[in-house]
Formats: sequence, structure tokens, C-alpha cells
Amino acid sequence: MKPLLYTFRRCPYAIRARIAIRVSGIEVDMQEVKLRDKPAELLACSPKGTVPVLQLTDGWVIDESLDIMLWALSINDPEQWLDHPNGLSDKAMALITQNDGPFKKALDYYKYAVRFPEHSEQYYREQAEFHLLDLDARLRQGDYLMGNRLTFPDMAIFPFIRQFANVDKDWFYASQYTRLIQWLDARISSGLFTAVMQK
Ligand SMILES: N[C@@H](CCC(=O)N[C@@H](CS)C(=O)NCC(=O)O)C(=O)O
Repeated sequence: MKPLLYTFRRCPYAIRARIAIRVSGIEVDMQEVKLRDKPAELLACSPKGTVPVLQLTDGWVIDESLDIMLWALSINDPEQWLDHPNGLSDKAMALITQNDGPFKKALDYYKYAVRFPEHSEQYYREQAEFHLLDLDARLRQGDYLMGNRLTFPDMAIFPFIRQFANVDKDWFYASQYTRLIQWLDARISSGLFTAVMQK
């Protein structure tokens, strides 16, 4: 028996969970979920109804993507993505919190701008740009978000920048965030990303 991951292919939270599981080498079964028709087994083990959810063989459930990443890497972290003996440094966590909190909120308004006609798409995009500016400035110091090698924040954050870029690719690829573009393209063209996106 293997752990079971409930996942949704395009979901940025699920993508980062699959990436960490994959790099850790832990074998799991995966069940692709329809968000509009979630299986009863998923809701029984995690009533909040989001993916990803990992059900371990002893029945333990992990239903937050960051916790799934930390679980996998605490078992095996071959590329040393964790940057602290207890897991993640405060600096790494702060950057991820900025991504998952205010940036993701702005991204959702931008992505679904037609549902929020009080403001234009451009307005919502501008609300998200503080994060792009921060990431791009970091990437001007080196090739990765924290330090000189790829670590947890790179992998936890890039699926959301991919989602942002996909809203208006022409705008993103013509933008001033040239280091961010290079970094995103490097993550997207990696074997790891390709592997976890296979249908
Ligand atoms: N904080 C959660 C958020 C996960 C999340 O919001 N996933 C979205 C899909 S990208 C979801 O399941 N939404 C529920 C729905 O659309 O019904 C995590 O990090 O795992």
C-alpha cells in the first residue's frame, strides 16, 4: 500500500506538492480530482475540500500543500531544499507567506477580473506587481530566490508565477521582470516540472 495523493493537475498548490514528493523519491498513488465533483472519500478525510490532500497508509491526513512538501522532504531531501535544521528558515517562510497571501489574492482578482468589474484587469495586475518586483530584485542578486542554489521557496512559488504569467503571456513576457521570466522558464523547462505535469 502507498500513500494516496488527491490532486488536480493545473492547481499550483498541487503542483508544488507533487514536485516535492517526486524529488523525495517517495512513491504515492495519485487520484486526479474534478473540483466540481469531489469524491466523497476526499471530503471524508478532509472536509475543507481543497486539493492537494495526502492520505498516509496509517490514515493520517495532510491537507495543506506546504505541509505535504515538508513531510516529503523531511523523509528525503536529496537536493537540500530545506534550509534550516527544523525545516524552513523564517526568511523562506516569510517569502512564501507573501506569495500565498497577498500575492495569491491579487492573482485571483487578476485571473478572474471579469467577475470583479469594479476595476480593470490592469488594476488587478498592478496590485500583484509588488511581489514580481520583489522576486525580480532577488533574482538580480543570483539565479535563485534565496541564495545561490535552488531551494524550497523557488519550488513553492514558481507554480503561482506560472499561473500569473498565463493570464496574459504577451504582457508578462514583454514586462520589465526579465530575471523573473528567465527563472520561470528554467523551472518550467525542468525535467521535474515536465514529469509532474504528465497526464
Ligand atoms: N491552502 C491550501 C490551498 C489549496 C487550494 O486552494 N486548492 C484549490 C485548487 S488550486 C482548491 O482545491 N480549491 C477548491 C475548489 O475550487 O473547490 C493548500 O496550500 O493546499
